[in-house]
Amino acid sequence: MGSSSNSNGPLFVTEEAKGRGCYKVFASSMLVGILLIWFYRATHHTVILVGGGGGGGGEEEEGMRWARIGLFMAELWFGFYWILTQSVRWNPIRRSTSKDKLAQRYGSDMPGVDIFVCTADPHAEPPSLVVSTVLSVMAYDYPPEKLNVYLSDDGGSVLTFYALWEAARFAKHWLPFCRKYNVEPRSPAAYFSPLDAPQDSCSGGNGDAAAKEWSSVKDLYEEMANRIDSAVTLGKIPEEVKAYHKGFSEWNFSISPKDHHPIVQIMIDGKDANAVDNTAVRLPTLVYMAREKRPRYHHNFKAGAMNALIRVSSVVSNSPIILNVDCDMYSNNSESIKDALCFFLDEERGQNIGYVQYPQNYNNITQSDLYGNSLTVINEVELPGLDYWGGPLYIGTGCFHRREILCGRRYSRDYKEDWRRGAQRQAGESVEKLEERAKPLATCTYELNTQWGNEIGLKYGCAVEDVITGLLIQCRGWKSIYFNPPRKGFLGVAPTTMAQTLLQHKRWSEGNLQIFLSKHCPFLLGHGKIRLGLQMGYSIYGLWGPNSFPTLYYVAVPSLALLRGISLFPKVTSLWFIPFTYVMVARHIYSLVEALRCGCTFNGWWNGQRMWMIRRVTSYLYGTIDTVVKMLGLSKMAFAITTKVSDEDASKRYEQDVMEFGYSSPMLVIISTVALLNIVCLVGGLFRLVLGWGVAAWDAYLIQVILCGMIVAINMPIYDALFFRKDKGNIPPSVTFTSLAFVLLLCAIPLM
Ligand SMILES: *[C@@H]1O[C@H](CO)[C@@H](O)[C@H](O)[C@H]1NC(C)=O
Ligand SMILES: CC(=O)N[C@H]1CO[C@H](CO)[C@@H](O)[C@@H]1O
Repeated sequence: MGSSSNSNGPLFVTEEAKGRGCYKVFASSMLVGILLIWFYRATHHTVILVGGGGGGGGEEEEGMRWARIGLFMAELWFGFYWILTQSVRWNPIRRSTSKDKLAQRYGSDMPGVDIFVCTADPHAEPPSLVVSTVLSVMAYDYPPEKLNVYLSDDGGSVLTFYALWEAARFAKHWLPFCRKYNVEPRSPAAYFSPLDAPQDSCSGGNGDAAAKEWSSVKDLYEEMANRIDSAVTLGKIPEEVKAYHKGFSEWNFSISPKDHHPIVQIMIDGKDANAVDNTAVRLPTLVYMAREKRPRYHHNFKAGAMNALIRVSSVVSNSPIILNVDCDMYSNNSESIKDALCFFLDEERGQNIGYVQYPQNYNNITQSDLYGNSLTVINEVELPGLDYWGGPLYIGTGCFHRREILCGRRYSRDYKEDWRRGAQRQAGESVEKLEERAKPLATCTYELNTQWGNEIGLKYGCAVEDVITGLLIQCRGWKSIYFNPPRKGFLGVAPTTMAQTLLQHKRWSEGNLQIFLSKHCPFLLGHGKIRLGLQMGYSIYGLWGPNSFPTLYYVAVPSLALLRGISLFPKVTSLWFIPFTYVMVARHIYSLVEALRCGCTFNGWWNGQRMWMIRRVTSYLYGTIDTVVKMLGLSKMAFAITTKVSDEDASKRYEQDVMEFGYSSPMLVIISTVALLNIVCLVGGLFRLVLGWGVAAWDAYLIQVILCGMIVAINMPIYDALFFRKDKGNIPPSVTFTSLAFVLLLCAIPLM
């Protein structure tokens, strides 16, 4: 990595993954297989009628021709998409940091850090969860006078404000406790959760006294959480607290989430010498913000909130580094800030680093990862692969930015960051005055006729505002870094029902496709600005959506053809059988090996394959259709937040790995139609094979039988939910009947 001019070496090192040579040989063999398949399809449109599947004659022949052309299209797409995914597998890299060198070199002379936490709805995102996240980032192992934590509340809810006020009081006990016993993780909810029993609590302490302190802090925490939760249940805060903080008076006017004035309340002022915890150590600054909302003005969802935070923080603290986390994503490592600074502050190579992205990990994924939420392969393979080409996407949480790049700065060689920058308080200015100065920055009208949401800040108008913002930053010349330490920096809450998962993926696929089809398409915008590998990497996500059509085709048509007695693949005795089998088998074995190497279980991988299919035929299909509809100007963007609460029965089923379907929805109809169609076709096809066509026919249908059989095998939990389960999470009868009707219809109409 070249020797640093500094005596004690660089602050971070980069390693390339081993064994890439073997992978490249394998990938080349796959490519040959794919080319052979394409060649076969291109030259074998003509008809070879096999078996006497009834009827016959010109009509069937024509049907078969079209079915094959469709398959050819699908295979062209899959091959092309597979090539795209090679970009991120070509040369993954891994980073590691040297925090001790950072301490030696910079000592206490560290830059200020502003931390943004965004929440939107006190009912979908419980305030007790939100403040645990806030407490976890307040408790970073970092000089408190350099830490500033901002909570943006897009619900404008007094419940959230109340929770934050409670958290500010609890922080006086929590922060010293964390320091004294080196507590990890520093989210009280996670630390005290029954799942993480107090194995190592206070191991450094002297027995009794430590245990006492542990339980007294735990009691304080539980009392606080109870007070917050009961306020949320009642929908109002206790009257008496209103006397303790002037901020509560903001809610004297009636406020609705969609219509209210801007609120900025500095809950703890880090510059105030009296803001100390109960061991007389300074506390970090803590600010509550609810930007103005008016029905007449579009609020631009999370991007709008982030931009308001950037402005408000610029008068309060104006730190050179900004970390943003989702409200359900607590810090699991109190040293993450120092890790991130190792990249920015490296004298040799830190210059052009714009942001440092941590992976999105979840703390409530079960071993078997029923809904394929864990993003393991993305985190362990794809993002490190992108890092090689110039850096990962910005994924909207767990990301450290330079403030300057969020304000639109282009990279230039001469740019020198002022790491000492910070907001200057006007002489004798009170907190109230400062708040008044900040409020105009959080109004609806502030951004009118400015570049905010365009050249400055997070970009508006996209369902994945984070990804497009990251792309624009990279196109302005900045590199990004992916940092994935073994002990995870941030842990969030994954969706725990089918509907939530599908909704989340719909938003992701929709947003990414929207970018791909706009003038910000990575191949257009990135051309000449970022490397080709990175352009391809972005497109993997951009083209999630269009995968839906070939997948739908592949899970329906070969099976229907089997039922009808139409052979669509080469015979076993033909040499062309080899590339088809090789590509299909090798692709799946590779994906299994990759998943196992990333630490998934076999079950986890199998469930992941099911979800991969389900997402493609539902979320991605909807995402694609919606994108196109929006591009045609037929509807507007909506941003659905995934709720973080689920009822008790549902949680239990989640822990027992039982799929949660719940209410009827068109997506559910698609899922069960695909499942039913395949089982009907498999049974029907096998019946005819055994009875009618004799042994010779197997030769022509083997691939279809296996394909259909695999689809049936992977859909087992769906059949279970359709016919056998009796709990509330099963598939409703209305869905079953609708799907059956579709299956009958599909079996009746001629193949096109
Ligand atoms: C989170 O932090 C805890 C405590 O330090 C650690 O034991 C655990 O492995 C971390 N979790 C993950 C997923 O890395
Ligand atoms: C909010 C939420 O649904 N959290 C769930 C995460 O998963 C655990 C089980 O692993 C549940 O108990 C939580 O309710």
